Amino acid sequence: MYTILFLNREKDHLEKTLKDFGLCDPNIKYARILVVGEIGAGKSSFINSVNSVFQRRITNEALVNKTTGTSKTFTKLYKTYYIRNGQYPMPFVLTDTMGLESDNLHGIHPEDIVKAMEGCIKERYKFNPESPITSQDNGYRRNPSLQDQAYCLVFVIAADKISVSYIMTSTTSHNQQTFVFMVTFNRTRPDEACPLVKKNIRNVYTSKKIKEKLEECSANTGISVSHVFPVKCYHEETDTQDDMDVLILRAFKHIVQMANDALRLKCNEKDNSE
Ligand SMILES: Nc1nc2c(ncn2[C@@H]2O[C@H](COP(=O)(O)OP(=O)(O)OP(=O)(O)O)[C@@H](O)[C@H]2O)c(=O)[nH]1
Ligand SMILES: [Mg+2]
Repeated sequence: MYTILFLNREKDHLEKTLKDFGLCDPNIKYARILVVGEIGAGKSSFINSVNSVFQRRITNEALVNKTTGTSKTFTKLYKTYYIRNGQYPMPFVLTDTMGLESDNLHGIHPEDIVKAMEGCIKERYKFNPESPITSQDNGYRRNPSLQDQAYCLVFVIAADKISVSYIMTSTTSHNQQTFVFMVTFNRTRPDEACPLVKKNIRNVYTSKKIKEKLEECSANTGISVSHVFPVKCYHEETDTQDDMDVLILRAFKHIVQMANDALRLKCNEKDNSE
C-alpha cells in the first residue's frame, strides 16, 4: 500500500519535472537524443515506451521486431520520433538507429554513429551495412545546425545478453575531443535476466542479479553506475502501468538533463568562439 502510494507520487513528480522542462536555449526547438545499441536490444521499444508513458496508452510508432532469434537488424532507417505530452511535442526528440553487431556485417558502422552525433545524417537515411556514410551520399548533411546534432547518446543493452560494449568505447573516444555529448545506458529486458523481476517488476529495486548487471555494465565501459538504468520496455502489455512508467521516467529524466547540460556547454562554446 505504502509502496503503491510512493510510486504514484514519484511518477507524478517525474512526469511534472519532464513536462515543465525547458531547454537552456529557448531558440532551440528540441535537443536530439540518439539511441544506439546491439541488434534486438530494445532501442525501438524504448522509444515507444517513452511515448507510451506520456500518451498514457501503448504506442508503436517505431516498428519493433517481433520475430525471435534474428541476427539482422529490423530498424534500417535513421528516424526521429517526437515525444508528445498529450498533443504538444516536448523539447526533445529521440532518434532511432540500426542495430550494432560485433562483426559489422549486418549492423550499423561505429563511424555512422559518430556522423549521427555530429548531425551529418539526414532524416530517413537508410544505413548501409556494407559501408559507412560518406560526404558523397545523398543522405549526408554538410552543414548541420545545433538542432541536427545529438546531445546524449543512449546505449541500450539487453540485460539478458552479453554486450559489445567495446564498440561504445571506440565510438565515444573517437568523438570526445570535438563534440560535446553525454553518454548513458539503459539495460532493457530485466525481466528476462532475473526470474524475480519477471514475477514482479518492483523486484528490480532489490534484485541482486540486476545490481550485478548494472555494475558489470559500468565496469566494462568505465561509465559510472549512476548513468546506468534498468528499464523494462512495453513489449507485450496492453495498458501502461505505474511501476514500469516510473522506471522509464527515471531513465528519461536523467537522459533529458544530460542532453540539456551538453547543449548548454555547446552553446557556451559557440558564444566564446564568436
Ligand atoms: N522481455 C522483454 N522483451 C523486450 C523488452 N524490450 C524489448 N523487448 C523485445 O525485444 C525484441 C526486440 O526489440 P526492438 O525494440 O525491435 O529492438 P531494437 O534494438 O530496436 O532492434 P533492431 O532494430 O533490430 O536493432 C522485441 O521482440 C521486443 O518486444 C523488455 O524490456 N523485456
Ligand atoms: Mg529497432
